Amino acid sequence: MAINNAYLNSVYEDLAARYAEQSEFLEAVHEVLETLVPVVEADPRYEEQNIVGRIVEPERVIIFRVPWVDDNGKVQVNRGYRVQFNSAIGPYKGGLRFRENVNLSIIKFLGFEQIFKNALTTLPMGGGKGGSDFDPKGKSDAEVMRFCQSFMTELVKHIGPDTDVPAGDIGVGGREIGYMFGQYKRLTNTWTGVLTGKGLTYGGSLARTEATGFGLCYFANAQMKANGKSFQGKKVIISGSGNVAIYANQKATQLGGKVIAMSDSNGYIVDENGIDYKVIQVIKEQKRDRISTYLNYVPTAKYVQGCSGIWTVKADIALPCATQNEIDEASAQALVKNGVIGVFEGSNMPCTPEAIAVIKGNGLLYSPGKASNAGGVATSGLEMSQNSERLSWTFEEVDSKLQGIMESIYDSCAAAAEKYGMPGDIQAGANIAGFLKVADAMLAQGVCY
Ligand code: NDP
Ligand code: 2IT
Repeated sequence: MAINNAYLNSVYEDLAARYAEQSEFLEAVHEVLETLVPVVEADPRYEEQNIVGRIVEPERVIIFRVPWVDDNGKVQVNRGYRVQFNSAIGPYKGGLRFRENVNLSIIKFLGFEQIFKNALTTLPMGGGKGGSDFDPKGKSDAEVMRFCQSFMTELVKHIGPDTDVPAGDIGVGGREIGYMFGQYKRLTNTWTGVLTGKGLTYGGSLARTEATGFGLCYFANAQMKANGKSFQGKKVIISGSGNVAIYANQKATQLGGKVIAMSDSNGYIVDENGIDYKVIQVIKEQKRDRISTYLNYVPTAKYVQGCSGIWTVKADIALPCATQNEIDEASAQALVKNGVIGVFEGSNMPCTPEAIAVIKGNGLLYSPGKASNAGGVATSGLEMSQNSERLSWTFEEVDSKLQGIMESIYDSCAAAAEKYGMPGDIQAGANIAGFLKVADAMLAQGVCY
């Protein structure tokens, strides 16, 4: 759909023509640009200096071959990516995703979102993202290690603690970060905080594992509080059963909610008695098994094959925590029909544009991932601070900083929405507040920086 401003629309049209095949990237750009209309109308410098035309183009894209040897001695080849999108406010920062469907469009959409998310945290971090079309699922530890070592053997040339600091995302958790960190250290003969999400014995931060899920619930809680609502006594659906989903379950439960449905890419479980996050930890973190095996632990629960039906489960709050475009228009309509009060995004871009229109059009509370899932990268920023000062903070210290950051992100999104004439629109507020910080830094640094 055309954007209601000639400059923004022309930037988008140029991009759509140049990168026609990058559908996820274009979706993410369109979502941001359509909310920036009042911003570029209020300040002509953004158009005069072509800030928007510059911000949608990555500073650097690195694509490389990742050869590795599987357990049968066969030589495999995957593709590796690192998109260094924007360094106006700090070193590139963002996760690595290992999954079969990874391509340049997905990494660019994630890197683009990361620019604004990182700006919202108030910490000095630029935006970047990377990954590979390698999927650790079904591979042995030794295969994952050999892949990670090969991946880092190239990535090492492009990253550094003051240049670019990767972390985890889908398919990249503590195990993968450990193997990559070990290889970086070996190749450079330096010990630095070049990756975040590290293990606690070698420079990781307490509460980083929990941070995205906890942060999501702190954000949702702040938004619900501002609207006279809370988690107390509410039934919650959480899609996914990975890092974000598990700790969203823990915090939503602590805040008085009851999580009744969770999923993986094969299907979903429903347990009206409430899903104990510790059981999911055993299934996913220890056994690396499928969510269907939940029935071995809780035989009274129900398992349904296919993951998209989870949005038809009757509940009050929806926390998508799996992947992009996991809630389409029909799923959003099912949520509305069931009387859900809010959709708070844990994953990146889980709602299609049509789904967002249905959710907002029916008056549900809605928070975009770049605001409500920023707790992960914010705590990565805290890990970088601890590494730099050679100290480690207590769980309580990190958790309380995280909570403060999430509440202040909510406040700054709400304030920006209000200031630009869209009170209550946290989606627009997040884009505007994130954009302004980066855009003003780019203006100050001139064209050739
Ligand atoms: P994990 O790999 O730990 O877990 C991902 C979960 O989502 C798994 O249950 C996986 O199922 C499911 N999933 C993945 N892809 C699909 C798909 N195409 N369809 C259905 N289900 C799918 O990843 P994270 O929990 O770290 O990440 C989840 C989301 O949160 C992502 O969008 C990520 O970008 C975002 N995010 C993560 C942060 C972090 O700190 N980790 C920070 C901010 C956002 P299966 O086991 O079957 O693969
Ligand atoms: O999408 C995200 O914000 C992440 N995957 C976390 C990035 C990070 O650097 O901690």
